[in-house]
Amino acid sequence: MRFLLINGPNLNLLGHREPGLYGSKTLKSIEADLQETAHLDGVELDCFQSNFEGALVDRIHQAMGEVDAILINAGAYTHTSVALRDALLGVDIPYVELHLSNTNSREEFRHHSFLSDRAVGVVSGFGAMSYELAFRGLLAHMRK
Ligand code: CA2
Repeated sequence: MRFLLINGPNLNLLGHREPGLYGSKTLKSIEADLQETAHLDGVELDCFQSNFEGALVDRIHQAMGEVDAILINAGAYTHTSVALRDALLGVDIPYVELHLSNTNSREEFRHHSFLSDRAVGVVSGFGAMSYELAFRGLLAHMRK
């Protein structure tokens, strides 16, 4: 089975800025740890991060026919992007939405997600562990 992890804008700053809010782990180490976990479960995990909405849309399109499921932290685009929603629905690949922070306990504008109503599930608020939990949930869903 092949999964794709997508991270959106500013998540490349993880571990370098705002550790109090988003934790001290870098994105590289989150990706490496998840790739190791995935490997132990017999899953091949590709990772992609971009600060550009169109690049994220292109990567989702590219996943068609080559990826079985998607883990996505779309960052701020979660709350703004109809284009990402359309791309995910367009390729018809099951996905889990995830966030480091609990978006529902933050500003009102973070309470709405353009992705969550069509996601297999949403994991939010567990810091770097959200990635692991989202992977577990998606794998269980794919295996049932
Ligand atoms: O909690 C999450 O994972 C978010 O997706 C993070 C986004 C935010 O816009 C969403 O509402 C919730 C922001 C990512 C910013 O990442 C940074 C990391 C380190 C330093 C500064 C920003």
